[in-house]
Amino acid sequence: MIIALSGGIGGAKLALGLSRVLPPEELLIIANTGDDFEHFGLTICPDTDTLLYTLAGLDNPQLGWGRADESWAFMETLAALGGADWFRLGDRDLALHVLRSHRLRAGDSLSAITDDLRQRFGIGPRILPMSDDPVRTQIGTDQGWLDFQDWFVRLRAEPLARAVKFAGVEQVRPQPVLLEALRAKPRGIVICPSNPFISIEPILAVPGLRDAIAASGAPVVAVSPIIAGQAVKGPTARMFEALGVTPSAAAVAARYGDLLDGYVMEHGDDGAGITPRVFHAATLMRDLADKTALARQVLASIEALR
Ligand code: FO1
Repeated sequence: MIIALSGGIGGAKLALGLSRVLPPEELLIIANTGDDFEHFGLTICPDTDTLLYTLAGLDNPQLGWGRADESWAFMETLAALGGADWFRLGDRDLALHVLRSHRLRAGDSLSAITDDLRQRFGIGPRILPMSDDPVRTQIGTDQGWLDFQDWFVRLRAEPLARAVKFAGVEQVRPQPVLLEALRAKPRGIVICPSNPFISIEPILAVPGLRDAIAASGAPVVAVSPIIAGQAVKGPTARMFEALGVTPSAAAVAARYGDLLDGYVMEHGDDGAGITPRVFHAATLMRDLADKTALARQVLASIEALR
Protein backbone atom coordinates (compact mmCIF):
# COMPACT_ATOMS: atom_id res chain seq x y z
CA MET A 1 0.00 0.00 0.00
CA ILE A 2 1.21 3.50 -0.89
CA ILE A 3 -0.23 6.19 1.36
CA ALA A 4 -0.27 9.68 -0.17
CA LEU A 5 -0.82 12.82 1.95
CA SER A 6 -2.25 15.63 -0.13
CA GLY A 7 -3.66 19.13 -0.06
CA GLY A 8 -5.27 20.75 -3.09
CA ILE A 9 -4.01 21.50 -6.54
CA GLY A 10 -0.37 20.38 -6.65
CA GLY A 11 -0.95 17.37 -4.44
CA ALA A 12 -3.95 16.27 -6.47
CA LYS A 13 -1.86 16.23 -9.66
CA LEU A 14 0.59 13.76 -8.16
CA ALA A 15 -2.28 11.75 -6.62
CA LEU A 16 -3.73 11.46 -10.14
CA GLY A 17 -0.35 10.29 -11.44
CA LEU A 18 -0.11 7.69 -8.68
CA SER A 19 -3.65 6.49 -9.43
CA ARG A 20 -2.56 5.83 -13.01
CA VAL A 21 0.45 3.70 -12.10
CA LEU A 22 -0.82 1.77 -9.05
CA PRO A 23 -3.64 -0.78 -8.72
CA PRO A 24 -6.52 0.99 -6.91
CA GLU A 25 -6.30 -1.20 -3.82
CA GLU A 26 -2.60 -0.27 -3.49
CA LEU A 27 -3.20 3.49 -3.07
CA LEU A 28 -4.74 5.35 -0.13
CA ILE A 29 -5.03 9.14 -0.51
CA ILE A 30 -5.40 11.24 2.63
CA ALA A 31 -6.85 14.73 2.23
CA ASN A 32 -6.09 17.79 4.34
CA THR A 33 -9.28 19.07 6.00
CA GLY A 34 -7.80 22.22 7.58
CA ASP A 35 -9.14 24.28 4.66
CA ASP A 36 -12.69 23.09 5.33
CA PHE A 37 -15.20 25.68 6.48
CA GLU A 38 -18.90 26.42 6.94
CA HIS A 39 -20.43 28.82 4.42
CA PHE A 40 -24.19 29.51 4.08
CA GLY A 41 -24.76 26.51 6.33
CA LEU A 42 -22.77 24.28 3.95
CA THR A 43 -19.64 22.36 4.97
CA ILE A 44 -17.12 22.97 2.18
CA CYS A 45 -14.09 20.64 1.88
CA PRO A 46 -11.85 22.21 -0.80
CA ASP A 47 -8.83 19.88 -0.74
CA THR A 48 -11.03 16.77 -0.59
CA ASP A 49 -13.14 18.06 -3.48
CA THR A 50 -10.07 18.98 -5.57
CA LEU A 51 -8.88 15.39 -5.11
CA LEU A 52 -12.32 13.94 -5.97
CA TYR A 53 -12.76 16.09 -9.07
CA THR A 54 -9.15 15.61 -10.23
CA LEU A 55 -9.25 11.81 -9.94
CA ALA A 56 -12.68 11.76 -11.56
CA GLY A 57 -11.39 13.84 -14.48
CA LEU A 58 -13.97 16.50 -13.62
CA ASP A 59 -11.57 19.16 -12.37
CA ASN A 60 -11.41 22.68 -13.73
CA PRO A 61 -7.78 23.19 -14.85
CA GLN A 62 -8.22 26.93 -15.41
CA LEU A 63 -9.47 27.61 -11.89
CA GLY A 64 -7.51 24.87 -10.09
CA TRP A 65 -10.60 24.21 -7.95
CA GLY A 66 -14.27 23.32 -8.44
CA ARG A 67 -15.33 21.36 -11.47
CA ALA A 68 -15.41 21.62 -15.24
CA ASP A 69 -18.61 22.12 -17.27
CA GLU A 70 -19.88 24.39 -14.54
CA SER A 71 -22.72 26.95 -14.59
CA TRP A 72 -23.17 29.86 -12.19
CA ALA A 73 -26.90 30.54 -11.93
CA PHE A 74 -26.80 30.06 -8.15
CA MET A 75 -23.99 32.59 -7.71
CA GLU A 76 -25.59 35.14 -10.03
CA THR A 77 -28.87 34.92 -8.14
CA LEU A 78 -27.15 34.94 -4.75
CA ALA A 79 -25.31 38.14 -5.67
CA ALA A 80 -28.50 39.70 -7.05
CA LEU A 81 -30.15 38.97 -3.71
CA GLY A 82 -27.27 40.64 -1.86
CA GLY A 83 -25.60 37.45 -0.63
CA ALA A 84 -21.83 37.30 -0.12
CA ASP A 85 -20.32 36.15 -3.40
CA TRP A 86 -16.59 36.14 -2.60
CA PHE A 87 -16.52 32.33 -2.45
CA ARG A 88 -17.77 31.05 -5.77
CA LEU A 89 -19.93 27.93 -5.79
CA GLY A 90 -20.81 26.51 -9.18
CA ASP A 91 -24.25 24.94 -9.65
CA ARG A 92 -22.88 21.41 -10.01
CA ASP A 93 -20.36 21.86 -7.21
CA LEU A 94 -23.19 23.18 -5.03
CA ALA A 95 -25.07 19.88 -5.32
CA LEU A 96 -22.11 18.10 -3.71
CA HIS A 97 -21.96 20.60 -0.82
CA VAL A 98 -25.72 20.39 -0.21
CA LEU A 99 -25.64 16.59 -0.16
CA ARG A 100 -22.56 16.37 2.07
CA SER A 101 -23.92 18.97 4.50
CA HIS A 102 -27.28 17.21 4.67
CA ARG A 103 -25.59 13.86 5.43
CA LEU A 104 -23.26 15.41 8.04
CA ARG A 105 -26.30 16.88 9.82
CA ALA A 106 -27.91 13.42 9.66
CA GLY A 107 -24.86 12.08 11.55
CA ASP A 108 -22.90 10.44 8.72
CA SER A 109 -19.10 10.66 9.04
CA LEU A 110 -17.01 12.74 6.66
CA SER A 111 -15.20 9.51 5.71
CA ALA A 112 -18.41 7.67 4.83
CA ILE A 113 -19.66 10.60 2.75
CA THR A 114 -16.30 11.04 1.01
CA ASP A 115 -16.04 7.32 0.24
CA ASP A 116 -19.58 7.26 -1.21
CA LEU A 117 -18.74 10.26 -3.40
CA ARG A 118 -15.46 8.61 -4.47
CA GLN A 119 -17.33 5.50 -5.58
CA ARG A 120 -20.10 7.55 -7.22
CA PHE A 121 -17.41 9.33 -9.27
CA GLY A 122 -15.99 5.95 -10.33
CA ILE A 123 -12.63 6.61 -8.62
CA GLY A 124 -10.62 3.44 -7.81
CA PRO A 125 -8.27 4.37 -4.97
CA ARG A 126 -9.74 5.43 -1.63
CA ILE A 127 -9.73 9.12 -0.76
CA LEU A 128 -10.28 9.84 2.93
CA PRO A 129 -10.06 12.90 5.22
CA MET A 130 -7.19 12.99 7.70
CA SER A 131 -9.79 12.91 10.49
CA ASP A 132 -13.57 12.82 10.81
CA ASP A 133 -13.34 15.48 13.50
CA PRO A 134 -13.10 19.13 12.45
CA VAL A 135 -9.77 20.97 12.12
CA ARG A 136 -9.79 24.63 11.03
CA THR A 137 -6.61 26.30 9.78
CA GLN A 138 -6.27 29.91 10.85
CA ILE A 139 -3.78 32.49 9.64
CA GLY A 140 -2.15 34.93 12.02
CA THR A 141 -1.92 38.40 10.43
CA ASP A 142 -1.65 42.04 11.49
CA GLN A 143 -5.48 41.99 11.41
CA GLY A 144 -5.48 39.16 13.95
CA TRP A 145 -6.38 35.51 13.38
CA LEU A 146 -8.31 34.93 10.13
CA ASP A 147 -10.17 31.79 9.06
CA PHE A 148 -8.28 30.23 6.19
CA GLN A 149 -10.77 30.78 3.36
CA ASP A 150 -11.45 34.31 4.56
CA TRP A 151 -7.73 35.01 4.27
CA PHE A 152 -6.98 32.95 1.14
CA VAL A 153 -10.05 33.79 -0.97
CA ARG A 154 -11.88 36.83 0.39
CA LEU A 155 -8.68 38.74 1.18
CA ARG A 156 -6.75 37.05 -1.65
CA ALA A 157 -3.95 36.08 0.75
CA GLU A 158 -2.87 39.75 0.85
CA PRO A 159 -2.42 40.14 4.63
CA LEU A 160 1.03 38.78 5.48
CA ALA A 161 0.74 35.32 7.05
CA ARG A 162 2.95 35.57 10.13
CA ALA A 163 1.68 32.38 11.79
CA VAL A 164 -0.53 29.39 11.09
CA LYS A 165 -2.55 27.36 13.57
CA PHE A 166 -4.87 24.38 13.23
CA ALA A 167 -7.79 25.09 15.54
CA GLY A 168 -9.10 21.95 17.21
CA VAL A 169 -6.38 19.61 15.94
CA GLU A 170 -5.29 18.64 19.46
CA GLN A 171 -8.69 17.04 20.10
CA VAL A 172 -9.15 15.10 16.84
CA ARG A 173 -8.63 11.40 16.17
CA PRO A 174 -6.76 10.20 13.07
CA GLN A 175 -8.89 8.59 10.37
CA PRO A 176 -9.06 4.90 11.50
CA VAL A 177 -8.42 3.39 8.05
CA LEU A 178 -5.25 5.49 7.82
CA LEU A 179 -3.99 4.24 11.19
CA GLU A 180 -4.77 0.66 10.14
CA ALA A 181 -2.91 1.12 6.83
CA LEU A 182 0.10 2.55 8.68
CA ARG A 183 0.15 -0.44 11.02
CA ALA A 184 -0.08 -2.92 8.10
CA LYS A 185 3.51 -2.27 6.94
CA PRO A 186 2.77 0.00 3.93
CA ARG A 187 5.24 0.02 1.03
CA GLY A 188 5.79 3.77 1.26
CA ILE A 189 4.38 7.12 2.28
CA VAL A 190 4.28 10.01 -0.19
CA ILE A 191 4.03 13.65 0.89
CA CYS A 192 2.57 15.28 -2.24
CA PRO A 193 3.77 18.68 -3.53
CA SER A 194 1.27 20.79 -1.61
CA ASN A 195 1.95 23.80 0.57
CA PRO A 196 3.79 22.44 3.64
CA PHE A 197 2.35 25.06 6.02
CA ILE A 198 -1.34 24.93 5.15
CA SER A 199 -1.83 21.58 3.41
CA ILE A 200 0.61 19.02 4.80
CA GLU A 201 1.36 20.21 8.34
CA PRO A 202 -2.33 20.10 9.37
CA ILE A 203 -2.27 16.38 8.49
CA LEU A 204 1.00 15.81 10.38
CA ALA A 205 -0.43 17.70 13.38
CA VAL A 206 -3.23 15.13 13.88
CA PRO A 207 -2.32 13.48 17.22
CA GLY A 208 -0.54 10.17 16.84
CA LEU A 209 0.01 10.46 13.10
CA ARG A 210 3.70 11.38 13.06
CA ASP A 211 4.41 8.51 15.49
CA ALA A 212 2.34 6.07 13.41
CA ILE A 213 4.22 7.14 10.28
CA ALA A 214 7.57 6.64 12.01
CA ALA A 215 6.46 3.29 13.46
CA SER A 216 5.20 2.06 10.07
CA GLY A 217 8.78 1.37 8.97
CA ALA A 218 7.87 2.59 5.50
CA PRO A 219 10.10 5.04 3.61
CA VAL A 220 8.66 8.57 3.63
CA VAL A 221 9.27 10.55 0.44
CA ALA A 222 8.21 14.16 -0.11
CA VAL A 223 8.03 15.97 -3.45
CA SER A 224 9.09 19.61 -3.38
CA PRO A 225 6.29 22.12 -4.16
CA ILE A 226 8.94 24.76 -4.90
CA ILE A 227 10.98 24.89 -8.11
CA ALA A 228 13.95 27.29 -8.32
CA GLY A 229 12.67 29.24 -5.32
CA GLN A 230 9.18 29.77 -6.73
CA ALA A 231 6.05 27.98 -5.54
CA VAL A 232 4.45 26.26 -8.51
CA LYS A 233 1.06 27.56 -7.40
CA GLY A 234 -0.51 29.35 -4.49
CA PRO A 235 1.03 31.39 -1.67
CA THR A 236 3.76 28.94 -0.60
CA ALA A 237 6.78 31.10 -1.52
CA ARG A 238 5.26 34.21 0.09
CA MET A 239 4.43 32.29 3.25
CA PHE A 240 8.04 31.22 3.58
CA GLU A 241 9.16 34.86 3.25
CA ALA A 242 6.57 36.03 5.77
CA LEU A 243 7.86 33.40 8.18
CA GLY A 244 11.40 34.68 7.57
CA VAL A 245 12.54 31.67 5.56
CA THR A 246 13.99 31.97 2.03
CA PRO A 247 11.68 29.84 -0.15
CA SER A 248 13.57 26.91 -1.65
CA ALA A 249 13.25 23.17 -2.07
CA ALA A 250 15.77 22.80 0.76
CA ALA A 251 13.64 24.98 3.06
CA VAL A 252 10.64 22.70 2.51
CA ALA A 253 12.74 19.62 3.26
CA ALA A 254 13.93 21.30 6.46
CA ARG A 255 10.29 22.01 7.43
CA TYR A 256 9.54 18.29 7.43
CA GLY A 257 12.54 17.62 9.62
CA ASP A 258 13.56 14.06 10.35
CA LEU A 259 10.27 12.67 9.02
CA LEU A 260 11.72 12.24 5.53
CA ASP A 261 13.80 9.40 4.12
CA GLY A 262 13.76 10.76 0.59
CA TYR A 263 13.13 14.06 -1.14
CA VAL A 264 12.24 14.51 -4.81
CA MET A 265 13.17 17.90 -6.24
CA GLU A 266 13.55 19.60 -9.59
CA HIS A 267 16.61 18.90 -11.74
CA GLY A 268 19.15 21.60 -11.00
CA ASP A 269 17.70 22.75 -7.68
CA ASP A 270 20.31 22.85 -4.95
CA GLY A 271 20.25 19.85 -2.65
CA ALA A 272 22.98 21.19 -0.33
CA GLY A 273 22.19 20.68 3.34
CA ILE A 274 19.22 18.40 2.70
CA THR A 275 19.49 15.44 5.07
CA PRO A 276 17.04 12.98 3.42
CA ARG A 277 18.35 11.28 0.30
CA VAL A 278 17.75 13.56 -2.69
CA PHE A 279 16.28 12.38 -5.99
CA HIS A 280 16.01 14.74 -8.95
CA ALA A 281 13.00 14.63 -11.28
CA ALA A 282 10.81 16.77 -13.50
CA THR A 283 8.44 18.05 -10.80
CA LEU A 284 6.42 20.56 -12.86
CA MET A 285 3.28 18.61 -13.85
CA ARG A 286 1.66 20.18 -16.91
CA ASP A 287 -0.11 17.15 -18.38
CA LEU A 288 -1.03 13.58 -17.54
CA ALA A 289 2.28 12.25 -18.90
CA ASP A 290 4.18 14.53 -16.50
CA LYS A 291 2.02 13.37 -13.59
CA THR A 292 2.48 9.67 -14.27
CA ALA A 293 6.21 10.12 -14.95
CA LEU A 294 6.67 11.89 -11.62
CA ALA A 295 4.57 9.22 -9.89
CA ARG A 296 6.87 6.54 -11.32
CA GLN A 297 9.93 8.48 -10.13
CA VAL A 298 8.47 8.77 -6.63
CA LEU A 299 7.73 5.04 -6.52
CA ALA A 300 11.27 4.31 -7.77
CA SER A 301 12.72 6.47 -4.99
CA ILE A 302 10.64 4.52 -2.46
CA GLU A 303 12.00 1.23 -3.85
CA ALA A 304 15.55 2.64 -3.68
CA LEU A 305 14.99 3.44 0.00
CA ARG A 306 13.49 0.10 1.02
N1 FO1 B 1 -10.59 29.62 -4.47
C1 FO1 B 1 -10.65 30.92 -4.87
O1 FO1 B 1 -9.60 31.56 -4.97
N2 FO1 B 1 -11.84 31.53 -5.15
C2 FO1 B 1 -13.02 30.88 -5.03
O2 FO1 B 1 -14.08 31.47 -5.26
C3 FO1 B 1 -13.00 29.50 -4.65
C4 FO1 B 1 -14.17 28.75 -4.55
C5 FO1 B 1 -14.07 27.37 -4.24
C6 FO1 B 1 -15.22 26.58 -4.20
C7 FO1 B 1 -15.13 25.23 -3.87
C8 FO1 B 1 -13.89 24.68 -3.57
O3 FO1 B 1 -13.78 23.35 -3.27
C9 FO1 B 1 -12.71 25.45 -3.62
C10 FO1 B 1 -12.81 26.80 -3.94
N3 FO1 B 1 -11.67 27.61 -4.00
C11 FO1 B 1 -11.74 28.92 -4.37
C12 FO1 B 1 -10.33 27.07 -3.74
C13 FO1 B 1 -10.00 26.92 -2.28
O4 FO1 B 1 -10.16 28.08 -1.56
C14 FO1 B 1 -8.55 26.42 -2.24
O5 FO1 B 1 -8.42 25.47 -3.24
C15 FO1 B 1 -8.09 25.65 -1.05
O6 FO1 B 1 -8.75 25.91 0.08
C16 FO1 B 1 -6.58 25.85 -0.95
O7 FO1 B 1 -5.98 24.68 -1.35
